[in-house]
Amino acid sequence: MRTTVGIIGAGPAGLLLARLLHNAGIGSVVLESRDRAYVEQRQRAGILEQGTVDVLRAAGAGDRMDREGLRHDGIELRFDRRRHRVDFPELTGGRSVMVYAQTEVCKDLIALQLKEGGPLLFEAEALAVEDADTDSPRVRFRHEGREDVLECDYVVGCDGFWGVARNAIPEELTQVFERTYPFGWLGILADVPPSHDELVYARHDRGFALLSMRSPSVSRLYLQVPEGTDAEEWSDEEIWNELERRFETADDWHLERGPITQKSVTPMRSYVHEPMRHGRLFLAGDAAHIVPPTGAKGLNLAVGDVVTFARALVHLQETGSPERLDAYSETCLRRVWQAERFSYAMTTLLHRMPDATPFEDRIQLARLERITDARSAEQDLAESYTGFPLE
Ligand code: RFL
Ligand code: PHB
Repeated sequence: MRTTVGIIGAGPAGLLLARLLHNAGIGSVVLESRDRAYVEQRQRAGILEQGTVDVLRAAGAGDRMDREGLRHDGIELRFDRRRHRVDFPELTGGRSVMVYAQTEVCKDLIALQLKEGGPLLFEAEALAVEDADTDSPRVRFRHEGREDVLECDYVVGCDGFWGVARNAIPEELTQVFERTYPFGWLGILADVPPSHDELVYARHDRGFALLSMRSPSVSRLYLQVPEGTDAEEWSDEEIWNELERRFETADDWHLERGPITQKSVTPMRSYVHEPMRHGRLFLAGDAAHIVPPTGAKGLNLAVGDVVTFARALVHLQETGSPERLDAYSETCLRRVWQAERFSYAMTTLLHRMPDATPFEDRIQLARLERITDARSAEQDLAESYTGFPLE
C-alpha cells in the first residue's frame, strides 16, 4: 500500500489530520489498532477551546457540535467554601469555550472520513516506523492477521502516549521532560443534570474536585485520589459523599446525585518529547506530549499540532518551500510549553499534595485569592484557559 501521508492512530489528532488533508486534496491512510466502537466510546476530554471549535467548523466537522455543544462563558473556582466566577468573554475580549465530548468529536470525524475521505483501517496495528530519515518512510503494520507495509512520503505518529512512532526517533537525538504526580483522578459519568451550569474547580483540604458535564442530563465529575487507586475501591455512595464534602459552600448550593454509569481512574503526568520531528516522521498530540487534565489542554494541543502540520504541507505544495515543515517542531513546542506551564499551574493551584506543609497550604490559598482579587491574575487564567491562537 502507498500514500502521501501515513497516519498512525485514529484519536482526535489522527482523525482531524486526515480530514484537513482530505480538504486540501492530499491523500492519507489512517491505521488504528483498536476497533471503531472502542475509539468512539473511550471517555476523555470535554472542553474545546475557541480555536479548536473554529478549526472543526472550518473543516466541515462542526454541524453536530454547533447543535449539541454547550458554549461556556466562564468557570467557577471554589475554595474555603467560597465561590468565584471567572468570566471569559469579559476578561479576554470575547473568547469562550465549548463543552462537547471528545467521544463526539471522534464519532463526527470517523463518519466523515468513512463517507468522504481516504482509507481508515480499524484493528490495524502499527508495529514500527522505518526509514524515517529517508525520502520514503514506511510503516510496518498488522491487519486481519497479516503483516503489511504502508509506503509514504510522510508519516505522522498520532498514536498517543503508548504508541510506537516515537521509538523511531534515535535516543541520542531525543530529550524527554517529565513529571508525574502522586495522585490521579477518579472520574465518573452520572445520569443526573449538572448541579451547576458551568464547570466548578474546587480546592479542598481533602483534595481537588471538578464538576463538569456531557449534556444537560449527564454529569461528569472527578475526585483527586492517591496514585494507584482502584476505582472499584470506591462505592457510589462514598463517591457522592466525598464530592459533596469537597464542593461544600457557605451558601445553599446543593449537589444532585444520580446513578453512576461509569467510573475509572486516570494517572496524572506532564511529559514532553523533543524534538517532535525526525526526518519525515512527525509526532502529534499525546504521542509527543502529555499534560495533566486540570487545564483541559490535551485535545486542544493535539488539534494545534495537526493544523500546524497540514498548513506546512500545503505551504510546501503551493510554494515549494519546506520552511514551515522544517519549523514544525519549534512551532508546536512553543504552544506545548505554554500549555504545560498552565496545566502545571492549575494542577499545583488546586490539588492537595500528600506531603503538603501548612505553609504550602497557605500559599495555595494566597494564589487563589490573588486570582479573585487582581484582574491581571484572573485575566491570565482566562486567556490561558480559552487558549492561545494558532500561529
Ligand atoms: P489518543 O486519543 O490517545 O489517540 C491515539 C490513538 O492511537 C491508537 N494507537 C495505535 N494505532 C495504531 N497502531 C499503534 N501501534 C497504536 N498505538 C496507539 C490508539 O488506539 C488511539 O486511538 O491521542 P491524540 O489523538 O493525540 O489525542 C489526545 C487526547 O486524547 C488527549 O490529550 C485528551 O483526551 C486529554 N484530556 C483532555 N484534553 C482536553 O483538551 N480537554 C479536556 O477537558 C481533557 N480532559 C483528558 C481529559 C484526558 C483524560 N484522560 C483519560 C487521560 C480528561 C481525562 C480524564
Ligand atoms: C471533562 O469534562 O472531562 C473535563 C473538563 C475540564 C477539565 C478536565 C476534564 O479540566
